[in-house]
Amino acid sequence: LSRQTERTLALIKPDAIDKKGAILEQVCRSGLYITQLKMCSLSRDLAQSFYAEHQHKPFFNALVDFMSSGPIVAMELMGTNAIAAWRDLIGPTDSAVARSQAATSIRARFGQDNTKNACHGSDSPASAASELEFFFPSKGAGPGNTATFTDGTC
Ligand code: DGI
Repeated sequence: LSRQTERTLALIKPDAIDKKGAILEQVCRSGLYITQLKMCSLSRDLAQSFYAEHQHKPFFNALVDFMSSGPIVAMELMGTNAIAAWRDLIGPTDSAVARSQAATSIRARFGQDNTKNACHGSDSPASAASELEFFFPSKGAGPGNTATFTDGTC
C-alpha cells in the first residue's frame, strides 16, 4: 500500500454544527492536520453546484435543502492518505449503517440518518482538488494560507 501525503475537504454539516467541538477534537486525535478552516453557509445555488453530481438522484432536493439550512464548517485536512483516512473516520453514508459497524465513527456518534449524517469527505484526489478549490479558492481575497507542520497535530 502506498503512503502519500494528501489534502482533502472535510465539512461539518448543518445537523452537527453544535457538535463541532467534539468533532474537531476527534479530527485532532486522528493525527490529521487542519491546514485551513472556516465557518460559512451555502445558498441553495451553492449547495446545488457542490452536489451537482447527484442532481438526477431522488434525494437531491432534500440534500440541497439540508445543506443550505444552516452554518457549516469547512476544513482542509492534510496527512498520510488523508482522503481515505478521513472517510474511514466519518464512516458509511447512512448513520444507521455506521452505528452497526463501529460506535466510534463520527457518523455513528453524531449522524441521524442517510441525509443528516454530520460530515462530508472528498472521495478521490480529483474531487478533493475541486472541492478544496470550491471552499478555499486559491485566488481568494485576504491573507494566504501559511499553515505549516509542527510536531503536534491541529
Ligand atoms: O460521500 P458520502 O457523503 O458518504 O455519500 P455520497 O457522495 O454518495 O452522497 C452525498 C450525500 O447525499 C450523502 O452524504 C447523503 C446524501 N445521500 C446519498 N445517498 C443517499 C442520500 N440521501 C438519501 N436520502 N438517500 C440516499 O440513498
